[in-house]
Amino acid sequence: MGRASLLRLAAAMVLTGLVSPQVAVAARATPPLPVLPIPTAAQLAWQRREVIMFFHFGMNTFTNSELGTGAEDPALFAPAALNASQWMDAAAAAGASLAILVAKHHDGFCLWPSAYTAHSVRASPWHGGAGDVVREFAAAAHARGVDAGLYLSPWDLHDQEYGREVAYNEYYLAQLHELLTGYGSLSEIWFDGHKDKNATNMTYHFQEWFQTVRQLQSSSIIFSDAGPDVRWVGNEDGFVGTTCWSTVNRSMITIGATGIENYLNNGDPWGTDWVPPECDVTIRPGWFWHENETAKTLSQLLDIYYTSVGRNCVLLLNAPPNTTGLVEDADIARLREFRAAITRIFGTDLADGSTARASSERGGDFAAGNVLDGRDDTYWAPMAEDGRRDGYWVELRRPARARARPFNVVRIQEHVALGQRVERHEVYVDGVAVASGTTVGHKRLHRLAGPVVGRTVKIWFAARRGPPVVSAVGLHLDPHEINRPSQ
Ligand code: FUL
Repeated sequence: MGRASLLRLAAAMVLTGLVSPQVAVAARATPPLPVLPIPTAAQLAWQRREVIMFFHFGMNTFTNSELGTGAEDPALFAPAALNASQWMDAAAAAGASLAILVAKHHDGFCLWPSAYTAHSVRASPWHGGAGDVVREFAAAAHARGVDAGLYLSPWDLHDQEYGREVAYNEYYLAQLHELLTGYGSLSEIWFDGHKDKNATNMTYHFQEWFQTVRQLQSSSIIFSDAGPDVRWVGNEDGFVGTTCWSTVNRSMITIGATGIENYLNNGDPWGTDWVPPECDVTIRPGWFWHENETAKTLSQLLDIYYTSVGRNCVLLLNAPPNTTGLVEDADIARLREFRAAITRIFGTDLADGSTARASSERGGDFAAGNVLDGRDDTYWAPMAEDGRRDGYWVELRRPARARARPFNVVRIQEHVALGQRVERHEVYVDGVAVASGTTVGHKRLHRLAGPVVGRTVKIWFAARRGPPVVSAVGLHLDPHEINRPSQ
């Protein structure tokens, strides 16, 4: 007799008074086995951030450029009133718990007074050469309760050693060491794989760099095209494909290789490594501030949210400080509108008051009702032997007042701590199909063609390598979405 049958028998015996409840407690339902690979604690915490802030600021800000040449005069770097606390207003407005600063971009100019180059803030007129943007950034973030991260460009147009493999790798690592040891706790380090096609050929010693991060900031997330912790999504437009696996085979990815975009975009259902994607996108057309550019509209930002966070990604959103050293008020206002819209939509769950039942339940701590409790750490898990023929399903029965509570967004979340499993799902309202898709992952948001009312919402799942483990199903009304086409 299987454990599930034993549990049912024990429950029946308790009900009929044949045994005391203590006997049933001894046969408590176990959690399902994880499906490997699974995330580390740091990867899980990173995923739950959902939105991260990015700040591109440096020589390009003052030369009205996106790339630079590396030959810029440090005297050009002269922000009149740089205030990193004000940057944190932008992070707070966006609801971001982590902010990442570009400490050195491709032009090679360092925002901190590195001991290994003369091409830094030390040679600029800002604070008479005594300033340190990285220090101000990290202090402002930590003072505000925002975690700090740094970007250090491998491609360097200024450094004379660039192209000499050992010398440049040593230079890069020495600078990385300065950043990892001088500014307190860092929660993400960003290794950009980009360089121009005709740039000097150069092999980067990524493994040595990554291991140094592990040694000096052991809980930091490491980003690169290929992870090890989080990967590039494959574009810089703020979306991932409708299929998105957090799993890839790291060994198949060469950082910076041409054509990598196509491989990265959807992940790999059979990937052996947990490396979820991060969607980097800028609020303005450029990564750096340019006077004639303006922020994306609220509707564009919400689209980005649905197609990144709503498809199992984390959104890394850039808001560039200007030549004064401040993020534009208009950009901060847009970020505030963006966060207010997310709170308005997802702060109310129109599934409240519903009951849940499922194709099967393990019982105990894994009941179908867990998808309604608003927690990521509780979940519905069906019995392993269920669903082999017809898939698995969970159904919400909404209260009578539901007739007056239309919704147009369906939120589904897998408990990815136990691996990513769902490969196909369908959503039915009172028996009518309203949405379908492939992967779910940490969060999948479906925008419906229009608002629907209905007493039952049923979600059907097909899963790989084990039954689905679902932590949440939510129903929401997005007032911006009314009359938008389905996706
Ligand atoms: C790219 C860079 O080339 C852009 O300038 C920007 O820094 C972006 C985040 O990454 O690869």
